[in-house]
Amino acid sequence: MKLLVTGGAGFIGSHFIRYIVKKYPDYFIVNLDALTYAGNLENLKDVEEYSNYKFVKGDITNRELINHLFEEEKFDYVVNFAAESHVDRSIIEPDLFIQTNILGTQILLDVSQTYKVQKYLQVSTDEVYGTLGETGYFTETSPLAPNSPYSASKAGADLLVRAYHETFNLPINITRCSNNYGPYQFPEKLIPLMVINAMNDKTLPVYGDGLNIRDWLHVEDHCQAIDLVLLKGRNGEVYNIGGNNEFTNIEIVKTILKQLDKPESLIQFVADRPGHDRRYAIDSTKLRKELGWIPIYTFGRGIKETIDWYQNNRSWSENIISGNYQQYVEKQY
Ligand code: NAD
Ligand code: TDX
Repeated sequence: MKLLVTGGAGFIGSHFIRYIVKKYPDYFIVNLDALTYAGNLENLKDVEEYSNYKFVKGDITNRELINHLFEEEKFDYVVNFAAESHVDRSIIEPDLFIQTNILGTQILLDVSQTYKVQKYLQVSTDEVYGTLGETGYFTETSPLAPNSPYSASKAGADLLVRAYHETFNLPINITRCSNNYGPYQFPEKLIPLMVINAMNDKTLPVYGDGLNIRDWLHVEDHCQAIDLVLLKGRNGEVYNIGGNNEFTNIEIVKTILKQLDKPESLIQFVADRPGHDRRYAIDSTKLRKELGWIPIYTFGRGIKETIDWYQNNRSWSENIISGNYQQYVEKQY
C-alpha cells in the first residue's frame, strides 16, 4: 500500500505521518511538502529513521513534478493536508491561498484521476460553513458560507473534490475538522502563540472582546479520524470531525496563564480580525456512528500536556522564531 501525504511537514500532517508510519509498518508513505514558512522537518526528526517513510520536497502546484511522482510511486491513497492555513495571512495575502489551496488541489485531483488512486482524501475545515450564532452545530449538510479568503479557498477546493467525484467517479472523502491543538503547531495560531508569549512575559493579543468561540480537538484525535475515513469512509462522503470542546478565546488564554502561573495583566485586547467568525461547533455524529470514532483526549488532559510540551521543547519554537530551521532546511535540500 502506497500513501502520498502532502503538507506532511506542517502541524497536523507531521502528526498524521508519525501515526501512520508506526501503525502500518507495511505501508509506504511519501511526504510531499514545499517547506513553506510553516513546513518544518524538525517536526519529523523521530520519523526519519523509519524505512517505510520518504520525504520529497515539492509544490502541489507543480504539475510536472506531481505527474512524475505518481508515475514513479503508483500511489494507492492520497491525503491532502498541503495548504496555506492561517486566516490572518489570507487577509493580507489572498493570492497565495487561491494558488495553493485551490489550484494545488485541482492538480492533485487531476493526477489522482489519471493514475486511478483508490481514494483521495481532502483535509478540510469547519470554517467552510461560516459562523454560528449562540446555538446550533454544523452538520455535513450545512450550507457552505465561508467568510475569509482562507475559508473561501478551502470551500472552493472542497467543491472541486466533489465535482471530480461526480464527473469523473474519482473515489473521494472530505473531512471537515474543528480547531486543532497539540505539539508542533506553528506559533502564529492562538494556543502556541499565547503559550510562547506568556512563557517569555510578552503581551497576549486577544482579538475584539475575546468572546469568539472555537471547538478544540487534540491533533492526535484528528489523525485517528482521518485514518478511519481513509480506510472505511463511504465513497463520496463528507465527514465532520469535532471535539465538543467549546471555549471562548479568553477562557483559553486564562487557562494558559493559570497553568504557567503568569498574571492576567499580560492580556491585551487588540483590534478585531476583519470578518471574524463568532462561533464554530461541530456535530460529528456521522463519524461516530458510521465509523465508530471515539476521541481519546479530554480537553483538560490535552491542553495540560500541550502547554507542558511547549515548556519542555523551548528550542523548537526558538528555532522557528530565530529562523534557524529555515537555514537548516536550505542546507539539507
Ligand atoms: P500548517 O500550516 O501547519 O502546514 C501546512 C503544510 O503545507 C506545511 O508543511 C507547508 O510547507 C505545506 N505547504 C504549503 N503550501 C504547499 C504547497 N504549495 N505544496 C506543498 N506543500 C505546501 O497547517 P496545518 O494546521 O497542519 O493544517 C493542515 C491542513 O489541515 C490544512 O489543509 C488546513 O486547512 C486543515 N485544517 C487545519 C486545522 C487546524 O486547526 N490547524 C483544522 C481543520 C483543518
Ligand atoms: O493572536 C491571536 N489572537 C486571537 O484572539 C490569534 C492568532 C487568534 N485569536 C483568535 C482568533 C480566533 O477566534 O483566536 C481564535 C483562533 O484563531 P487561530 O488560531 O488563528 O485559528 P482559526 O482562525 O480559528 O482557524 C484555525 O482553525 C481552523 C486554523 O488556523 C485553520 O487552519 C483551521 O481551518
